[in-house]
Amino acid sequence: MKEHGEISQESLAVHAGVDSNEYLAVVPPIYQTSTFAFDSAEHGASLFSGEREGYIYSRMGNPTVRGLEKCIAALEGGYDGLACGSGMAAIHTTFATLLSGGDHLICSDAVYGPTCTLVETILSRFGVEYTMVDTSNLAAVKEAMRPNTKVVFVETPGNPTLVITDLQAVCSMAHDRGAQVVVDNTFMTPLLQQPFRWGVDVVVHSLTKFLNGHADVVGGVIILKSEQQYAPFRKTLNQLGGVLPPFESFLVHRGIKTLALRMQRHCENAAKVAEFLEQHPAVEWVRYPGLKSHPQHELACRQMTGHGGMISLGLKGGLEAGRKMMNAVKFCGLAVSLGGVESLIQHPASMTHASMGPEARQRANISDGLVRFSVGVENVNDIIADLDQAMAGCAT
Ligand code: LCS
Repeated sequence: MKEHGEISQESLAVHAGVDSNEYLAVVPPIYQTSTFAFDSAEHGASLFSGEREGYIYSRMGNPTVRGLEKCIAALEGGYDGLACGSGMAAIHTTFATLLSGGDHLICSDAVYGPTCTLVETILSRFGVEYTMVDTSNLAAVKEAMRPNTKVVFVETPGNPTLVITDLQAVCSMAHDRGAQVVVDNTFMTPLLQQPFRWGVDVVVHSLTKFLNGHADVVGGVIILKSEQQYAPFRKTLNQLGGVLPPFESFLVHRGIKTLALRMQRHCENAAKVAEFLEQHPAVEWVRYPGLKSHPQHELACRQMTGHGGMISLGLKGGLEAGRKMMNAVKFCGLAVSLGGVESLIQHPASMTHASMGPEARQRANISDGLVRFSVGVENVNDIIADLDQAMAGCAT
């Protein structure tokens, strides 16, 4: 295999992290083991002291998990990765590595609900100061900066409003003041957005979504740019213990092999669904980064290489109409989560973002009438026909 730099992302998704093995199995085995035997007491001691390399105990590293970590790191153009037990575990491990009591964190206000709650209710108990801001508003980010600001956490596009933050501009502002920028790249995957290209320091993902793509695993990952940066993260993950098990790692690694195909189809389908929704008489507004009506459409075209599979919308009949629509879908599923092959619809104010509370939702522009749609890879005509029939009684 050629060096990663020469290989396209589509090919990396198929090949990266797939190491050779004893029997030259094309798909490496799942090392479903908690621990690894030593040749001798001296061998064990040398592994622990770092004199020799090798596996010791699966919380500290496992070959199946390492394969996945190397694969996603290659796709992001990073140095290495750390697979975590969930997206939230990846975010928590990142904060626990970079922040101490007395430090200040700036966080996008439009983020996955539990990310906001983690900052407001848990980090704050450990003395971390925070400001939630609309990170798409650069003046607001600048104003929020304090001498003790250590981290700017950005989710772009934001869940569920799809607001887009200019990563290059935020990085330059943060780096001027000695702060690091962490980006949650879950909605885009490395196929559609490569945050390191814009100067970002740390990338996190929920693997539960597009990367795995099959709605059968909960997982997360952190990607770092250098060995020096990687070591403290590995230590924190080892101490906190939120690692991804081997079987889940195998499934996600397998899912990633079709990532390029799936993302292409998600983008094509979502563009058609967004256009359909925009002209539907029951729909008041639609947000999709690929629509010209998206307030940051130009930034989306510059910063992202595709517009993704997520759409948010509001119906003219508000929350009641949205409920009617969600209860009427037949082909699409009514469920939280996103990024799987199947189309899913849900209501953030009462579901994924309920934990934030009404004030935080209002600040983040998450209205009660907002309905979120994760566009799957089915035949787009079937998706559109289902939405059309579900909105039949909603037009005002
Ligand atoms: N980051 C983003 C952008 C997310 O959407 C989620 C989960 C997470 C992190 C956390 O990942 P997890 O721990 O669940 O693997 N988002 C969800 C959602 O919108 N519906 O259900 C889960």
